[in-house]
Amino acid sequence: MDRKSVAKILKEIGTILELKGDNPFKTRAYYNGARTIESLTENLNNLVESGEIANLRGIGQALSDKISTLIKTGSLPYYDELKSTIPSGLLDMIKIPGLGAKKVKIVYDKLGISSVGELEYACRENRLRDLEGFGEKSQQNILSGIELRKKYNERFLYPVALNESEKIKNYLIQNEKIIQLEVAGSLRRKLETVKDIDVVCSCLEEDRKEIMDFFDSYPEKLSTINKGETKSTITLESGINCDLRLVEEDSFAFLLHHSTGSKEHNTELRGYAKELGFKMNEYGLFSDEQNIACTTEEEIFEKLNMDYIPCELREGMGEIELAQKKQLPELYDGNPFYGLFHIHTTYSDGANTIEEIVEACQDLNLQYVGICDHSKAAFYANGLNEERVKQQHEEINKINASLTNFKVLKGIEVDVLTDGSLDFDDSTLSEFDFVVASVHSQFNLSEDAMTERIIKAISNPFVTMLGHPTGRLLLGREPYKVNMEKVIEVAGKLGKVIEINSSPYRLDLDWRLGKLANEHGVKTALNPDAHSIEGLTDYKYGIGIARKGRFNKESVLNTYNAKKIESYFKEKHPH
Ligand code: DGT
Ligand code: CA
Ligand code: ZN
Repeated sequence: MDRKSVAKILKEIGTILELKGDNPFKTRAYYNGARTIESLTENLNNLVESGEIANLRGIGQALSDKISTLIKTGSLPYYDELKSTIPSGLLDMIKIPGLGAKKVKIVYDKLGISSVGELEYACRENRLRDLEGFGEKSQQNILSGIELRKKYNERFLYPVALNESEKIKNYLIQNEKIIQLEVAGSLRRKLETVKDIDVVCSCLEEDRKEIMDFFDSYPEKLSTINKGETKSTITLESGINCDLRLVEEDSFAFLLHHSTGSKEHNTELRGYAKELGFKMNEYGLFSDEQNIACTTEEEIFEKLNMDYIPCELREGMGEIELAQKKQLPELYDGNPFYGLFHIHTTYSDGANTIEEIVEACQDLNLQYVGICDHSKAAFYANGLNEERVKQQHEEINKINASLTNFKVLKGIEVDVLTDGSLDFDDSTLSEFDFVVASVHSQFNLSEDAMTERIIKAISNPFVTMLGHPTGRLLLGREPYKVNMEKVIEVAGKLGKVIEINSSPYRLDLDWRLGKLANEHGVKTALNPDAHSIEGLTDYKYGIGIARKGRFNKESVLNTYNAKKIESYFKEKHPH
C-alpha cells in the first residue's frame, strides 16, 4: 500500500467519525494525520520499519499503529468495521460540491437520506429547502453539484483510460488467434476525456468465439454488459467500459477508421465519399458494388484522393476539406523537445528541490528548465515574496555556475489579481527570464470582467505567457467565464505565448481554440505545471493536445534549444 492510499483511508476514517458525531478532536487527528502522510517526502515503508512513524508531527500512538498495520498487512480491521457501521452512500454524498460531512449528517439524521439518488429526489421535492442550515439556494447548489457529478462520472481522464487500455491490450495480444489489434475511439484521437475504450481486432471467422471467450475472461473484468459474436462489452474494475469488435482482415482498416471516429468526422467523410461516387462504411469502400481493397487507413484516404488525416485531427472540424485541398497543417510530432517551463519546487508547493528537478531534467536529456514557483498572493501554496525570490535567484545562479550543457531559467507563476494587475511590481518582474501570469482566485467574475482582467495581465510588458487560461479542472471544475477569442486576439497582437497546461487534469488551452490561436500567430508552450519529478513527463499529454490544436513545430516553444530560448526571452524582455 502506498502513501496516497494510506492518506485516503485516514481521511475517510475522519469523515466517518464526523458523520457518526464522534469526538471532534479525534476526527481532526485523522484529518491531520492524512495530511502529514500525504505530504511526506520520506519513504513511508522505511518510517514504519524503523518505528520513526510515531515521531512525526500529528501522528500519535493510535494513528501510528493503524498506519503500520496498513503498511504491513495491506488492510485495517478497524477501518473495515467502522465503514460497515454507516450506509456507504453517505461517503458518496460527501463528494458532492456544497456538501460536507456536517451537512450530510443533517440530511441523514433528519431526513433519513443515505444515497445520492435519494438526495437528488429530496432536492426536487424541496425537502432540503426547509431544513435547518439549508435553504433554497443551498438546495439549488446541491442539485447542480449532483448534475455536474453525473456528467463527470460518465467520462474518465485520458491517462486513466490510456493505462486501462494498455493493460487490456497486453492481455489480448497473448491470444494468438488475434491477427491485428488497435485501440480506437476517443483514446486514439487523444481526446482529453474518454467515455470508453474501443478495441478493434481482425481474426478468422472460426476463431471469433474463442477470442470473445478470452476477452470475457479478462482478470480485471468487473462484469459483462453484452457478449456477442462480433461485438462484446465488459466493465472493468476501474469502472470504465471496454468494447471489442472483431472483423476479418480485409475489413480491418475500415473498421479501425470507423471506430476511431469521431462520429462527426465519419459522417462528413462518408458524405464526401458519396460525392465521389463511392459508398463507404465500416466494412469497406465500394464503387458500383465493387469492393475497393484497402489494407491501411493511408490507402483509404489515398483512394478518396485526399491527404492522410492524423487521428488527432479527426473531429469533424474542417480537416476533411483541408485534406481534400492537400492543405493539412504539418503537425508537431514531439520532436525536437529541448526543455520545460512552469515547474514548481519546494520554494512554493512543489515536492522537489531545484537541484532535484535539474537532475531529473538532465535524465530526460533536456537542455533547460524554467523554474516557476507561485507568487505571494498564492499564500495557500506558500507563494514567494520579493525576499524569497532573491534567495531563489541566488540559488539558481549558483546552480547555473556549476552546470555545463544545462541551464536553469528564472521564471515565476505570478498571480493575476482581481483587477488584472500582477502580484509583483515591474522592478521585481524584471528580474525574471520569463513570467507566466495565472488566475488562481476570484473565479466568479462576469465574462467581461474576467476577459478584461486577463487582457490587462498579459498586456504587462514583463509577462511572457498566460498560464492555464480558463482554470478548468477536467471532470472537476468548469472553466471560468472568459472570452478566449478576445484574449487570443490580444495575445497575437502582443506576441504573448499561451501555454497548453499539460497536466492531464487541465489540458488548458482547450485544443478547440488552437486553430484560432494559430490564425493569430500565437505560440504555445507545453507546460507540465509539475509539482514533483513525476509530473515532469506530463508534457507528453500536451503533445497530443498541441496536435489536436494544429500547432506546428515552429509554434511550440519547447522546440527551441537552450541558446534559442535564451535569446527569445532576452528579445522579449523590456529591459
Ligand atoms: P467517447 O465518448 O470518448 O467514447 O468518444 P468516441 O469517439 O470513442 O465514441 P464512441 O465510443 O461512442 O464510438 C466510437 C466510434 O464509433 C466513434 O468515434 C465513431 C463511431 N461511431 C459511433 N456512433 C456512430 C454513428 O452514429 N455514426 C458514425 N458514422 N460513426 C459512429
Ligand atoms: Ca469510446
Ligand atoms: Zn497555476
